[in-house]
Amino acid sequence: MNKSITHLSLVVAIIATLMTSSCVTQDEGKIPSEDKQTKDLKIPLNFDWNMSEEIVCEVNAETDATISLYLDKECKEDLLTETNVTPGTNRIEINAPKGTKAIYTKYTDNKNQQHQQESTVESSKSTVNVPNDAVIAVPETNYYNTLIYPANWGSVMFEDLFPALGDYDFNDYVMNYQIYLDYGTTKEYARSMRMSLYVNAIGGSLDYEPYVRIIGSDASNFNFETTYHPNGLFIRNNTKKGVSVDKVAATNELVLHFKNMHGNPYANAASFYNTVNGNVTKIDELTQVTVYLNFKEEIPITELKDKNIDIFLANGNRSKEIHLRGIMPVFNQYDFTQKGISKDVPYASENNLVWAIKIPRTIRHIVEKADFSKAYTQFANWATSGGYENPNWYIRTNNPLNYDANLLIRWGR
Ligand SMILES: [Ca+2]
Repeated sequence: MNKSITHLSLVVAIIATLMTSSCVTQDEGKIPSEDKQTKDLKIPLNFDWNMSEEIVCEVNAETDATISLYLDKECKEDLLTETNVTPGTNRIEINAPKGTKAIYTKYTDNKNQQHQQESTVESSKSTVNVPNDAVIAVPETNYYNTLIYPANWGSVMFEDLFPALGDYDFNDYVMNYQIYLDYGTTKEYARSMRMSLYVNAIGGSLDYEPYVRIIGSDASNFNFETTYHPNGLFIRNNTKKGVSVDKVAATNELVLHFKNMHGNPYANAASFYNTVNGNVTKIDELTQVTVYLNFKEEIPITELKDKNIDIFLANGNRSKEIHLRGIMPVFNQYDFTQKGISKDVPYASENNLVWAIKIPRTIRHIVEKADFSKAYTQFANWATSGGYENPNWYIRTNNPLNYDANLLIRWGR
């Protein structure tokens, strides 16, 4: 008797479980964690929050040819590299968003016809075949013999209350960046670098400023170029106070301090910088800085990859820093004993929340007081799945709708 009751309740339990799971399936379009705030998400502790990967492209060429590799099918927007290849296998390492399924090659043939072809990406590898009628062509872009990442610019977004958890609007400091590497004598080396940066928004009130460190670099190997750009700088829309970039002698590594990157003269008066709709600069009014760096000796490209580009914040007296998850600070000792933070991983909370994210694409940041998971409705699922689900959460789509337009900044007045 007891036995059959146990059986019965087991059956009921199984049916109940099945019903629950089918409900979950049905509700997927509605985003199960809709009511959860970002700060309450349960993130797998080993999730590294990384959104990009290195892909090895083996370019098998039958002849000398000029090729361009793109992320977009039309070969127009998202240029990864433009360069010449030689007969045989040419190895080109690119940086692409995680989940990239294909890359696209453009070349010109000996009848001056352009070709675009798709190469699938599997296990971070792709094979590109360049036929024998391809030719050396006049460079099509201004970036000939250059490796570019992220192809469509990248974004770095900060919460600034570290070590306390923030409110997760991820708009306390928002920057866009792009790196250009000019190939050296081979495609495994670079001879120079350009780094472009602009500040999209500051929704925090602390005195943080942006810095860039190249992890593991040797600062004495870098020269600011002066031939075309005084002090190695090109500045679009300088601020009233004047932008400057200083080399900081903190470690042997190259560390750059970007000063007065906001305060754009076109900005309307507002308590925050570009986080309240209506009170924003326009995107083409933002201050953009490009730093030109020549290398005394060529540097292996493996040492200049995106994971080595540490874009971080430090306050006025450099007593506080905020970095991406897993990166140790520059000016200070990291205190793993602080309340609520991971005992093993710098800049991760005990629940593996982070204070900075790097996205391999431009993204509209969110307005004041909004929650990031509500603005980008696939973000929570991406983070709680350890990055396996919705890897493209930051690319806005209308079908399915994966964002709330009311919570995103509008670049207009
Ligand atoms: Ca915040």
